[in-house]
Amino acid sequence: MTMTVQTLAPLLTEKLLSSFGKTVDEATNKEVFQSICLLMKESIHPNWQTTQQKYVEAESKQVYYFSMEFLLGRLVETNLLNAGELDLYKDTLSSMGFNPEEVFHEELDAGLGNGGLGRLAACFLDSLSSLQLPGHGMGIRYKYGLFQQKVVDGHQVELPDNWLRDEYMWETKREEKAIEVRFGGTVETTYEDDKLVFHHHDYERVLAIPYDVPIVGFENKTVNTLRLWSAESTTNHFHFNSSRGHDYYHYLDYKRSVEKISEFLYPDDSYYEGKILRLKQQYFLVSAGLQSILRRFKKQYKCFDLLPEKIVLQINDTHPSLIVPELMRILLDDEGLSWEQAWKITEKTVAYTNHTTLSEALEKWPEAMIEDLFPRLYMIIHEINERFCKMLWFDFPELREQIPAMAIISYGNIHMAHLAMVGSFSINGVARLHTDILKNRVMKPFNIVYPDRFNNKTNGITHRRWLLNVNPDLADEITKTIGDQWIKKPEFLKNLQSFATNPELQENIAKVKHENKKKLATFIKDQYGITINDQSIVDVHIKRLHGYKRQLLNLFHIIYLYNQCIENPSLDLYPRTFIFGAKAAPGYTFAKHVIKLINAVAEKVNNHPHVRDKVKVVFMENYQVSLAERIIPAADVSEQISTASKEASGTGNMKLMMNGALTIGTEDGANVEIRERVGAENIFTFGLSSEEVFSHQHRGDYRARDYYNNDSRIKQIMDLLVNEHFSNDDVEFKDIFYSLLFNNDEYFVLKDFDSYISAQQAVELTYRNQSSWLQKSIINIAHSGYFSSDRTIQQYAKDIWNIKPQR
Ligand code: 26W
Repeated sequence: MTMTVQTLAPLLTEKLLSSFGKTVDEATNKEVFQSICLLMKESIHPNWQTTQQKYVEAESKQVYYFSMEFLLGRLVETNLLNAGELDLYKDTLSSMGFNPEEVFHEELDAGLGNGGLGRLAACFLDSLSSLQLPGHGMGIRYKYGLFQQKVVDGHQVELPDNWLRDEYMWETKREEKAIEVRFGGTVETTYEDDKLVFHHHDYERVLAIPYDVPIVGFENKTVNTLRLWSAESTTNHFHFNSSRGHDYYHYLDYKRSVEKISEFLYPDDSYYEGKILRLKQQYFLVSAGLQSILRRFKKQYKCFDLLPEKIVLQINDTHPSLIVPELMRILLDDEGLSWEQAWKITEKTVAYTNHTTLSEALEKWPEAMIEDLFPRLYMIIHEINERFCKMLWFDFPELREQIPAMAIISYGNIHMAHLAMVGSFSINGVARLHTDILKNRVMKPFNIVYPDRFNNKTNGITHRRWLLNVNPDLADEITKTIGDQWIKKPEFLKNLQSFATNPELQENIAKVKHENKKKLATFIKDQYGITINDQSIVDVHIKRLHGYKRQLLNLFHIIYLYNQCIENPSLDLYPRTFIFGAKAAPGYTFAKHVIKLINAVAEKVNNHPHVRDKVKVVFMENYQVSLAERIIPAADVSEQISTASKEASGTGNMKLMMNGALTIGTEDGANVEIRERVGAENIFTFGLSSEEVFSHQHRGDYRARDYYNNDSRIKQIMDLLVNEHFSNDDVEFKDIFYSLLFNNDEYFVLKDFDSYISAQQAVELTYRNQSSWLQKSIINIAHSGYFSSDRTIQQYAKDIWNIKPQR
């Protein structure tokens, strides 16, 4: 039976009554939202059960994507869209007197991630289900997601993200599937029947409870699982001892220490901090996830030799790399396999994705910490290291000198990337340039030892969320022009290319963009009281705040324009609105200073009579998935200006091009592949290449000071930072000034300034020629199909996982 507004409205009315005792007139938006979820689950849950049963019956190989982060955002629209019911629900809600957007926005973002790495995991889940591939997520159900950001007097203030304060409608608690995870204690080794046996004593028991979230495929009835683990304590798991006093207090201590494990997500993107709790979280995820997978596996298959044929464990960066020794531990100690058997299986089951080459982000844990927390795993890591180093010594004499640099354990640290590489059958980077840098520089000796393991999988984004859902009017224009095949097969977007110069399409696309800008302008007016010109160029820089992402370079361009407008009040500048969205890690002082500077510059620019009608600057607070969804459809210019070689891929670049924004960017990460596809004339490339960056670093011949002394524009901008122009208390800005001059500008901001300014001038010039701009915009949309995560996931499925769709 196909549903209509006439059949759905009474169902929703009935749900409101039976669940909340409310009539339509009485119901709140939240109750309506929750009723929608309840109705949705009635159809999702049976499909979920069937999907899982099918996988078992077909003995399908299954992938488990282990990730410390899943940045899901809201699910209600995705689930409705994928069920093919989004429009139906929107119409029904409107007919009942509700505002669909307001109702959907009752769902709080699941912000269980920092940035790209977490959002990638979420896009991958969507593609796995939509392609009917047997693949599931394993993550942590943090009680608090990434902090909520407020801006107070231009400063970032962090507040807890209490996303579970209302019931999370999509999850199902599976108490009966709890797993015990063990920390600390001691290991006793004995000989039994000629075999070494390891007994683990005096450990702390932590109960891992899974909460399952259904991941609904697009119009296909496939429902996979995202399993999120929560650390809980129960009195059953605490040994009360009547001979000991104060047991109740011990219990409370124990309970608190257990619950801390899944309490919050660490807000540290691209910087590694050796925090013990973070390490506990990593093992908690790995051990609970793996035990639950192997329990299922054992129910169905008798022999562990089959494991690599039936299961793949894909690890999202090194964060879950303890999965290597944990799998070894289970196979050796619990299942009684020999080292050789266990290692053969492990090495064929685990696969590793690298997301960064920044040395400060590569995880190294002190040996003592690992030994204390996981004494048995420590022994196993030691053995893996011994065998690996021996193998290097005998099989790769040419690498002998490099053994200390390649060892898993060296100078008192355990190198997680080395552990991950040694224990995996696949090692992949996330964009071609990034993979090349891994192979030829950062992990070069490993590529000599394991040439077959290295491969590239250029990132992607789900076009269902990032085009169809966030920009329905653009999606309609596309469908009117080339038909709707692109929705299931995003590569068909290419067919737009031949319409790039079509005046009618250009005009319609311009109209859609303008409407989207008007919506964004209204939101900005409501939130911040800032009026933006909806005819201006909307230039967006949205991503985490980091030195290498160079929000500062963008800001220098803005200050340059500000100076120009003041010097020449009749300057003919095309009006531009600069939008920033960015959170800074709470301990990253420099990043926080840049936020302060953005806000200080905004204050000046937006109020200066000679500037404010030409340039506007808006720092949008609390950047998160749902805010990205508002900004991206309205964007004209996409800022992808990282120091070349530093951004592994970027995925915001893909979302923005898919919505018709033109990129201004360096030859970094996936920008390189975007440029290759759209053609050099449809992207604004500038700055040092990654090779040039490496060579300056190698030769040590960059002198930031020369740029300050020799480029009057740079000097003028930088002097404003330290002469109390932007704030009469400008210690923060002095700090930025010093980092550029006295720390020699680690990210080459001053070096790339001139070429960035020229590229920005080209942007303006092109924008003035609307038909040329729109042509480029359409070409960008046409080539964005390649950057769908459907393509990425198909490559993982074929080249790494060896899994097939299960229809
Ligand atoms: C251990 C601390 C820590 C935490 C998170 C170090 C590193 C990370 C992540 C790897 C940071 C991250 O999100 N990386 C981004 O991953 C995206 C998806 O592949 C890429 O598009 C981005 O370029 C990369 O910065």
